[in-house]
Amino acid sequence: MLAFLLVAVLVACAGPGGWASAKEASGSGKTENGQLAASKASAPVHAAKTSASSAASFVGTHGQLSIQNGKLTDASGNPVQLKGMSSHGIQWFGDYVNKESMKWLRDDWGLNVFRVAMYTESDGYISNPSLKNKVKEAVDAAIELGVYVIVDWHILSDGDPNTHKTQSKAFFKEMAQTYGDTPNIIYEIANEPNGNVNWNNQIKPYAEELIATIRAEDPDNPIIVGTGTWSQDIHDAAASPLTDENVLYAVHFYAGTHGAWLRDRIDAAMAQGLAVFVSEWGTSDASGNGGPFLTEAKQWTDFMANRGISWANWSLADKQEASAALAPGASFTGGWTQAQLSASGKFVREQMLAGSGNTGGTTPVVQVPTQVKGLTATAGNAKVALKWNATTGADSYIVKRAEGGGTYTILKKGITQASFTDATAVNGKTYRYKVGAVNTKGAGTDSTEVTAKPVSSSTTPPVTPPSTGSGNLKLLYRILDDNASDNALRPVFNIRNTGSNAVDLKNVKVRYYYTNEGGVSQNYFCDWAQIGASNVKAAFGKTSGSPTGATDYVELSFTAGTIPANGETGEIQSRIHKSDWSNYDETDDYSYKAGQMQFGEWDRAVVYVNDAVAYGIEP
Ligand code: IDC
Repeated sequence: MLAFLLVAVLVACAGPGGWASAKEASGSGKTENGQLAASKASAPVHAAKTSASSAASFVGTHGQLSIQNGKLTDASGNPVQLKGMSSHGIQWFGDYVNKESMKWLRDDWGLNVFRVAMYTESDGYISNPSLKNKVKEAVDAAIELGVYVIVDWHILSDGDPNTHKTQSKAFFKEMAQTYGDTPNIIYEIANEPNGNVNWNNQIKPYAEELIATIRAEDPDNPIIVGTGTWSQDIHDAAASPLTDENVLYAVHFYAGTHGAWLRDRIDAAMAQGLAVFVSEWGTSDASGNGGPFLTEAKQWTDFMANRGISWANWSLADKQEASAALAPGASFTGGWTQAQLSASGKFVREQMLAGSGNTGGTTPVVQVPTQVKGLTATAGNAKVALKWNATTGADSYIVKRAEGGGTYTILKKGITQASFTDATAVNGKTYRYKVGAVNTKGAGTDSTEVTAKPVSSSTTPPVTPPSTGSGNLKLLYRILDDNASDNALRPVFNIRNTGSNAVDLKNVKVRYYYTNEGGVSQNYFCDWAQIGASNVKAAFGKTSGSPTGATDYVELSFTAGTIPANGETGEIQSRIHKSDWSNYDETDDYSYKAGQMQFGEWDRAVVYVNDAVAYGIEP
């Protein structure tokens, strides 16, 4: 029996996971085959730099940026406030970074700066240097669209920017060589230094070296430098600023966590002449989830508007976390209706449009919605539950139904969710369903059809859990990263049913036992699961008796699904972080198996059915 104490309950989960530049920026001298022809020895002066985009674009109007009297200033000498979106980590949500989505953000949201967040660790650039191509795609798009673009070296678990300094210098050298002649680019050389680092000993020396590297290629485009404690220690930078003229200092805030004290700190730093850029902020708490705290966020956006502080919001993603701007399933290429924005996304769009001179949604031509995809039908007792993907351009949906081999009739119109339950279905009859999306322009192509046959509960084949310890279930386990001392636990599970009865996942739990050193609160993310990441929930608990290496556990449970007889759940990719992003020591964790990069049976994590051990050995 489970005899443990549930300490905290946290809900999971997440969604997923170019074209050649047509630019010919004046002075950049990029030849057809992409080679840099012009030598930087003749680096153009400010006034010579113009955007390749049309003169009417934002960059076309404002041109080369510089810092004057502690303020971000345009080529005509007027202060300018940039407002825009940050991508999420492009290793996970890079699909949302493309010219179409950025164009939509420019035209419908009033965006004038886009931040492309390239993580260094966590499957980022250090292990996957090809992410650089996504950065280039974003910069090329920004140039074509006439908006500014922040290239963000997204350190996070690597709290010390010097950890990957060699790679950072090579990366920014290439970026500056390639794009330094356009006025569009802004370099952000260290997202959030954190942990045991401070301004004077680690951050400033790193910044000086990086600035020298960039300035050898690009004499003047702005450089944003992160500050200590996740870019909150702006006062340390104010006390000892860098000598380069065109540097801005990052402050990051999350409305549910950071309040007036951090605003006061910004005011004090600005009074000392420091140029501040809020290159990342969220409406959630600092975990990226919780809230959104829109009242607090509005205090912040008003504060920034009053001072002309530029900002980029975290993040352009459809992840199920409060800070993500898009609703799950939103299209990768823009065209988002209000229904496809999260509460945060709607708020941030309003804040971006405010004062931008853009009323939003004027430029795009309304197209009929795209075809509805991903329709599924689940039969119940006298009902059928339908679900589909949110569809680009949809104002509402129409569900059509046919009985047996009959013709379709409209069952329900005006549905504004991507789901509908047909409660008029009769047990024993087979139905076919199709769903179409409509908007003011017309109707899109219907989905492909699905069928379902509702049956009465008493005739539903029983879903029998195995008896205690019957051995019908087995747990397969692997790890997603082999680093036992980083800030993430990344176990992947697959539950196999070797029995001849299906098992209802609602009765199943999986516990992974480990040690949460430091005891701070934690967050669980299901990055991907074949059974649907949103069906995976997690709770954290303390093991009774505090066994060594297993004082804590995370317990997964499931809101839907079955494991078929002789079947499997498929992969359940899990990720656990501490709220302060500090590291775990996994080496002595009870349920951790070093080197287990492939699935194998693993009885040190435990499967429960109806709260009794069904597989595995408890600590
Ligand atoms: C968060 C993401 C979350 C992801 C996590 C770890 O929102 O989905 O799982 O990173 O990679 C920051 C960081 C930023 C964080 C964000 C919210 O710059 O990467 O994103 N945050 O926690 N600093 C403060 C908050």
